[in-house]
Amino acid sequence: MEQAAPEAAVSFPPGFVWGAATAAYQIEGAAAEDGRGRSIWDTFSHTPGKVHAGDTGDVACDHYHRYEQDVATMAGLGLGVYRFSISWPRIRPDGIGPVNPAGLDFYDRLTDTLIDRDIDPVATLYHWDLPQSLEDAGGWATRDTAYRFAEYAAAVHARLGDRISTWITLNEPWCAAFLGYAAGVHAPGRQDPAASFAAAYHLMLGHGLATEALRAGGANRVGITLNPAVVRPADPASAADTAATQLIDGLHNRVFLDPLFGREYPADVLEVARRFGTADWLRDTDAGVIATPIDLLGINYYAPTVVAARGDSPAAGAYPGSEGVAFPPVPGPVTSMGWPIEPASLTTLLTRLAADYPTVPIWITENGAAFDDHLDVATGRVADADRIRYLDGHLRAVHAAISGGADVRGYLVWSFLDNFEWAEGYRKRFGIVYVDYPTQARVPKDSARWYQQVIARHGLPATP
Ligand code: PNW
Repeated sequence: MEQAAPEAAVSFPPGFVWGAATAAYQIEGAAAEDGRGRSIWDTFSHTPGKVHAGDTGDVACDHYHRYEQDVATMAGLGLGVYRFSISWPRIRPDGIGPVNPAGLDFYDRLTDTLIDRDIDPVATLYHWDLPQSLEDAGGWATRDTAYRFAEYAAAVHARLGDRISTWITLNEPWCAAFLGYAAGVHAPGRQDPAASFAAAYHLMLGHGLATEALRAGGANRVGITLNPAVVRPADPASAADTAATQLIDGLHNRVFLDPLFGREYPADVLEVARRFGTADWLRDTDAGVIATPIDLLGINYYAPTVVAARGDSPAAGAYPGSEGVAFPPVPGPVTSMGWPIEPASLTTLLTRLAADYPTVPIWITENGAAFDDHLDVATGRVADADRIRYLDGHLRAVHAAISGGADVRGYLVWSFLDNFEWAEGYRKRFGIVYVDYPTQARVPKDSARWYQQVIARHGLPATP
C-alpha cells in the first residue's frame, strides 16, 4: 500500500519548482538525422585524444528516439519542470542561411509531450554546440557569432514561443569561453587567451541580443545560466591569497556578472585581457544590450574553489594571467569527478549574489554529482546513497539561503539521465536515472525515488 508522504520539516516556499536538466549533445544522439549540421562538439569528440576513450555524442542516450519514454519517466517522478537544450546545428545546420524545419519538429514534439504530461518546458538555447561552420569563421572570438545566435534564438522562439514560456539564453559562458578557447579541454579546443576573452565578451553580447529578440517575440521569462565559482583564500589572513582570490573572482565571476547587471566591465579583468591582445572587442554601445533586464538568473553549482598565492605556480589553462596562483585541494570528501563536496558553499554563493547584485529571481538550474554507480543485475537496483546525501545536503543549503532572504524559486537536478560528460565521455555518471548504454535501458536510481518523495513533500524531513 502507498504510504502518504509525511509532512516536510524543511519546507520550500509555495510555488518553488522542482525539476531536472539535460543538454542536447549529452543525450540526444541522432547526430546525422533530419538534416542536423555538425557542431564543434562533433569535431572535438571525433578528434583522437580529446575525449576519454574516444567517446562521442553520436548515439549518447538515444533520447532523440526515446524522448516519449523519458518524458513518461519524468512524469512518474513528479518533475514540475524539465530543462533541456536546443541543438543549434539541428535548427540552422550551417549557422547561417535557411532554418531546418525538421530540426525544429523534434523540439516541437518534445515540448508537446512535456505539456501533455504537465511538465513545464525550460529551453536553453546554447549548451555549447556551436555550428562548426561558425567556428570556422572565427567562432565566439568573432562578433558576428553573437548576431547569428540572436537570429537562431528568434527562429526557435517563432516556432515554440507559443508553448515555451521560460528561456535560458546561454549555459555557463565561462566554460564555453575559457575551457573552450583558453584551456582547450572543451570544444573547440583552442589555447588562445586573447580569443578566450573575446569569446567571453561576445557570448554576453549574444545573450543580450538574443534576450532582445526573444522579448520582441513576446517571450514571457528570459534568463541566463552562469556557474559562478565560490572562491575563498586558503589563508584568509594572507593578503597574497586574498589578492589571488580576487583575480580568480574577476576571471570567473565578475567578467560575466558585472556587465550582466549594468556595471562597468571589470577593470582588473580588462587589464589581464590586454596582456594578451588589444581587447578591441569592447564597445560602449554594447553595455546596454548586455544589461538588458532578465527575469531569472540560473545558477549551476557543484563545488567550491580554494585559491592560494604560490610564486612558482604556472597559470592555470582556464585562467589566463593566473601565474602565481595555485588551487590547493579542499580537504574532505569528493565526488568521482574529484570535486569537493561542500553544501554550505551553495548558501555562501546565494547569499553573496543577493548582497552584491540586484535582486532577480534565481533558479538552481543544475546541481548534482557523479559517483561510481553500479546496476545490481539481480535486484535491478542502483543504490546511490552518496548521491542522495549530496542532493539532500545541497537542498538544505538552498533552504538556508532562502531563509536568509535569497530569492530562489526553483531547483533542478543535474542530471535527469546519465549522459556524455564532455571530455570525460560516458565514464562519469551524473544521472538520477541510470543508462545501460549497450541496451539503452533506463533504471531510476535510488536517488530518483528519493527525489520523487522530496517533490511530493515539497521539502525534506527534519534529518536526512
Ligand atoms: C556543467 N569545470 O559543466 C554543465 O552545464 C553540464 O553540461 C555538465 O555535464 C555538468 O556541469 C557536470 O560537469 C561543467 O571543469 C563542466 O569547471 C566542467 C566544469 C564546470 C562545469
